[in-house]
Amino acid sequence: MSKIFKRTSSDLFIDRGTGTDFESRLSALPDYIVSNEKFFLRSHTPTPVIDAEKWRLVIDGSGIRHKTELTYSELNALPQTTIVRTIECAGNGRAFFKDAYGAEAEGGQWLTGAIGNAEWTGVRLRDVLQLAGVLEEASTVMPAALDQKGVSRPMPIEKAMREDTLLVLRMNGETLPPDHGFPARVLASGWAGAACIKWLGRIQVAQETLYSHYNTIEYVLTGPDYTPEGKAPGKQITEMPVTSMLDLDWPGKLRRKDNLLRGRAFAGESRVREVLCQIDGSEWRSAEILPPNIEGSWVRWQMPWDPKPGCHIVRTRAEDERGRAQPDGVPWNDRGYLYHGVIAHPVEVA
Ligand SMILES: Nc1nc2c(c(=O)[nH]1)N[C@H]1C(S)=C(S)[C@@H](COP(=O)(O)O)O[C@H]1N2
Ligand SMILES: [Mo]
Repeated sequence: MSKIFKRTSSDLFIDRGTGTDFESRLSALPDYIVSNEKFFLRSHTPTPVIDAEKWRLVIDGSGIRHKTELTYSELNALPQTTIVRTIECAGNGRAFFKDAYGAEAEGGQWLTGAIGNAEWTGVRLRDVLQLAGVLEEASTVMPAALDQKGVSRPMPIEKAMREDTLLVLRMNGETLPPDHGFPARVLASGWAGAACIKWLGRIQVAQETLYSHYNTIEYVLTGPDYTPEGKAPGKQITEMPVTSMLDLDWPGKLRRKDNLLRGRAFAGESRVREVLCQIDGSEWRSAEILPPNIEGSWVRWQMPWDPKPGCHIVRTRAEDERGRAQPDGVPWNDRGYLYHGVIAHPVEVA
């Protein structure tokens, strides 16, 4: 039996071999918004089936005045906010550690397609925390899921209170699809996808710092260049770094008459300021960034190109408004997160 609901045909997705992890083919995503059908999927468990009638969201812990339970219709009746944001998996690009270090980092060997951009509608997390009487002393907010593993990941209260941190009920105008977290998921804008907990059941609010498997064992940068952080053995992943990619398969296939290189760039909570592009080791040229360009969402970019038939190597490098730029390479981490170094993308021109 399938572990998921959505159709994952090979013209749209690359199967990462677990039955629950599928990266999008960027060559199949021409638009700014990725439809629900084409949105990448990354789940640690099969998709749970949740009855919205019986479902309750529980908010509890030492950081609130009164334990609060909300039904699906109560959550839907609260003021709704709609924003466009990108979700990118912290493991996106993991495959490139192999090229850089000769050894595979542990985990699914994602190329560049564990990323998507959608319009999310839901309730601000801070509104729900305020309903529960959030205290001055609250320091950590930990959303937890109703899936087989009870996936949960804490965030600091400051992130939880931001106006673009949502409890999402709708994706691209439709009821949140089962695989993407129905009945409700978190949107932690600009942070690793792992912070965007799906199939939400509980939100624990605490005065102390909270930990879970997903910020001590997984989603932590460990290796020779990292040191422990609190109870975590390395650096906990929060915001995503600056990255860029081509709207092409691996290797890319272009026809000579296409005359245009297209791609995406993303800068976590920030905005992309510039994308540079280099072909076959020649000079770096600035690509045209297409609107819209808003915080927390990818941008599309393009660059005219009149290629000769054959195989070419294309490199891209993005920089954001804070001056963060993609490095040539990134330090090794054991689980292969956040590979955002410049990559050499082979492109075959027919
Ligand atoms: N409950 C739960 N939430 C989860 C996950 C999960 O396995 N279980 N995966 C996380 C990870 S690692 C990512 S990258 C995103 C992926 O979101 P998507 O499957 O909607 O694309 O969901 C996050 N939320
Ligand atoms: Mo992820």
